[in-house]
Amino acid sequence: MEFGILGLELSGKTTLFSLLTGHQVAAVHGKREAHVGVAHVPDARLERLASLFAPRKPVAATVRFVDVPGVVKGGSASLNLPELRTTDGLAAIVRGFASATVPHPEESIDPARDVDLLETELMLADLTVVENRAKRLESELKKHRVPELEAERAALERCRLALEAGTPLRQAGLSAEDRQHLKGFGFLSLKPLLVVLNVGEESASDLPGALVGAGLDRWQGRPGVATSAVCATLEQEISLLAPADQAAFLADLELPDRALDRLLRAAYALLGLVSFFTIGDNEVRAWSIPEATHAVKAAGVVHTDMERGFIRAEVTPWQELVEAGSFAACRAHGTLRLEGKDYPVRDGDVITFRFNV
Ligand SMILES: Nc1nc2c(ncn2[C@@H]2O[C@H](COP(=O)(O)OP(=O)(O)OP(=O)(O)O)[C@@H](O)[C@H]2O)c(=O)[nH]1
Ligand SMILES: [Mg+2]
Repeated sequence: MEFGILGLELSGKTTLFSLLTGHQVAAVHGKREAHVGVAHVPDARLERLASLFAPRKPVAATVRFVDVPGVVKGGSASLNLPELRTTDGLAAIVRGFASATVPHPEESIDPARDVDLLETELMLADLTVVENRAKRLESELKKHRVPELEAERAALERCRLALEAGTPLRQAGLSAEDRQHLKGFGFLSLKPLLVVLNVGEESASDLPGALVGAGLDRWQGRPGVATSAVCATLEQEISLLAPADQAAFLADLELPDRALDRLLRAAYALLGLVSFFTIGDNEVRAWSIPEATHAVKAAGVVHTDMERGFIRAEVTPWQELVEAGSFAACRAHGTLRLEGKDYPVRDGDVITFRFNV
């Protein structure tokens, strides 16, 4: 899974990127390239399973984050970066913190305005892609009338109408067939959007209240949109402490959990992702897939050979395995099931794939 981090200039994108990925990139204002880094998804279930199968090492699922330069009102080069087009979702960082030393490009703190502004830029970037493609498509269709291309033209026309009416593509009611035709364009306003409010330290102890106070609660519940809040500088300092000290600092500041846990949980819910586990020779590993992915496709996430030569999946819910203590005990209790290709994988399943290539 891959997430793009975008926002206006000086909203705290790079600070948040460092917090999530542990990459210490200097927060240099005005740098024009994208940073790419990987976050390891914290999962207490993985730790429990790994201790059961010690000395095998726990290997967490990962999420890639791409941090791009600030979006500028009225046409942004950063929204054309190819790194952003291939992401599965976008995190829009909006600034809620005041600072005498860090200027705001719009010269005032107004998170709701900034989300609207970013959304407009996403739609304008998409409209440019739609118009360019539509032009080329017209001349192709003049040469030969291919039904596939006509369907693409119709889908693009629906996009154009939505965007011109100010509706982001994720709210345009596009059919599964339309989405199939549009897949290759990587439309930004079609991607799930996580709105992240970056608050000042004074609001750190009441993040939900800060979201309401900033008027961002009205974004919650829109199709494909979720909201969350962080105090990026403070939470980055905490993330650098020894794990044992982190809990005490969080409690002290009345923060409900670590920013990493909070944001990844929000991102998983937004994208409808769940985790399953595999027990390898040397490692116990977590993997992320969309909810109800079929067993054969889940096998392909682990290894293409496992998908190609899939025979069956042996599945145990992780709690059953931890309680019983071994696969043999699960088999005896009847909690280890044999499932076929079409089995919809559930959150927390421990799976052994049987395959033959
Ligand atoms: N007070 C305060 N300052 C912050 C917070 N988050 C970021 N900053 C400061 O704001 C400045 C910009 O932070 P960055 O993380 O570089 O912001 P950015 O969005 O990546 O900026 P550009 O990439 O230049 O657009 C830095 O000086 C940060 O220390 C915050 O929560 N509180
Ligand atoms: Mg930056």
